[in-house]
This record gives sequence, structure tokens and C-alpha cells, in this order.
Amino acid sequence: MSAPVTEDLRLSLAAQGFLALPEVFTPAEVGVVAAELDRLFGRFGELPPASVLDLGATGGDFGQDVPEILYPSVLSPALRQSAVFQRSRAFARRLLGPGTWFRFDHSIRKPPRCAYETVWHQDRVHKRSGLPERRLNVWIPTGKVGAEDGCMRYVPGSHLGGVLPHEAVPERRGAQRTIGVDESAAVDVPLPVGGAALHLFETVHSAHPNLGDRPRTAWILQFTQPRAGLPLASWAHQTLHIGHTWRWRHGKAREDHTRVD
Ligand SMILES: O=C(O)CCC(=O)C(=O)O
Repeated sequence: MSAPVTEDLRLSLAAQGFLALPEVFTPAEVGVVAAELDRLFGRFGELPPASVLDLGATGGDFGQDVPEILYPSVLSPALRQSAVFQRSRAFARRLLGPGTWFRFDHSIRKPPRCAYETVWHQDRVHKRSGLPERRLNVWIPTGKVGAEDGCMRYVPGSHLGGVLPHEAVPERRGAQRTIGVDESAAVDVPLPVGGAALHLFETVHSAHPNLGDRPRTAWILQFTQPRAGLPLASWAHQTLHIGHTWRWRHGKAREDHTRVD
């Protein structure tokens, strides 16, 4: 990252639960990621079932509302090799400390004029095992984002109060909403291309709808610092996903090979 990890950044993350970093990658580095994600979203209907979700209304056509790709870096090794990935991991290690590992990545696309608001939630609410660990999300938009086209928003200091009560959101696949968020305390994080928003596992956050006329795509990398020396749960999770997508990845490799020849 162009911004060094200073003690001020560490203290700010610890106090606020999030960081807004406008200058982290070059536009060219983000361009590599954007091209890979565009290619995957362009083939959304052909991706393996284990790799796709739609966060939108349960009644809509799957993949048309708010498509989400799970572990895009497994489907596209170029993402894992990208400067954006490498630098995000180095940055997470410097922020969380030794023993920080890559846990998971996903990408969420909000199409133009998409009224879907990512509801207020804490990521920790989705963790079933309850084992103690620290996690950090690095949220990277592939284009400039503001409040009008789907930027992230955070409640400063909200990570300090433990896991708050959540409720299911009717007609939203799997969504859980934090009950009683004081929106007047929330902070928007608009970002230019090359920026990133970082948050801790317990930070209450949401993202605006995309009312703009271009898709809003974000690549989200999650890092973990498990209490055990090795991230066994993360490895198991990734290995399962690698297994579930094997056939697709090998079919694709054959197709690519045929095209090159
Ligand atoms: O991109 C979004 O709309 C939401 C992302 C999010 O909730 C997260 O990164 O934890």
C-alpha cells in the first residue's frame, strides 16, 4: 500500500472500528481486478453453484438483483496473484499482527439503479463457531463510489459493545439486520479508484443502494488472526470451496487452452 501502516492508523482502527483509506492502490492495479471480476460476473450464470449467491429479493430472478461471487480468487488465480491482493494481505498483517491469514474473499455487484441497501450488520453475527479470533475486511471498489452509488458506511466505535441483537430481514436471502442502529452517528466512506475501506469483525456497517447509472462492484478480502497458531477452520473452508469448484475450474482451463491453441 502506498500509505504506510503507522501507529496512528492502528490506534484509529482500534478506536473507530474502521479505516477510510483513499490512496492504497494505483488505478492500473485496480484495473486488473476490475477486468477479472467483470469477466466472472459476465459468466455469472455458468459459475459453479457453490460460488454464487444473490443477496436481493427472494422473489426476483436469481443473479439479477444483487449478484455475489464467493471466493472469486479461487475461480480466477489472477486475483490471488494481483498486487491488490498481495498488498492488502501485507497491510492486514501489519494492522492485526503476526499470525494473520487470508480467510475468504467475495465480490458484490449492485447493478445500476439498484435500490438494495446492504442492511446494518456486524459480520461476526454470521460466524457460527463463536471461537475467539480477530478479523479484518478490506473492501475495495473497482470504481469511484459515493453515497449515491453504494459506498460503505460505519458506526464509529460500534465494535466495542460486543455482538448486538440482530433480526432476519423479510424477503432478503440470509440477511441479518442489527436492531436499533443510531443512523445519525453513522459515517459514509466515499472512495476514489484506488481507495479501500477497512473494518473489524464487530463493526456495525452497511452500504448504500446504487442509484447511479454504472454497476457498483466491490472486492472484499477478509483476513483472520485466529487464537490457534494455524487457521485450520479457514483452510477447511477454502479446501471445501476448491473441491466444489474443481470441475468448473478444470473445464474452464481446458476451454482457455483450446482458445489459445
Ligand atoms: O458491498 C456491500 O454492499 C457490503 C459489504 C459488506 O457488508 C462487507 O464487506 O462486510
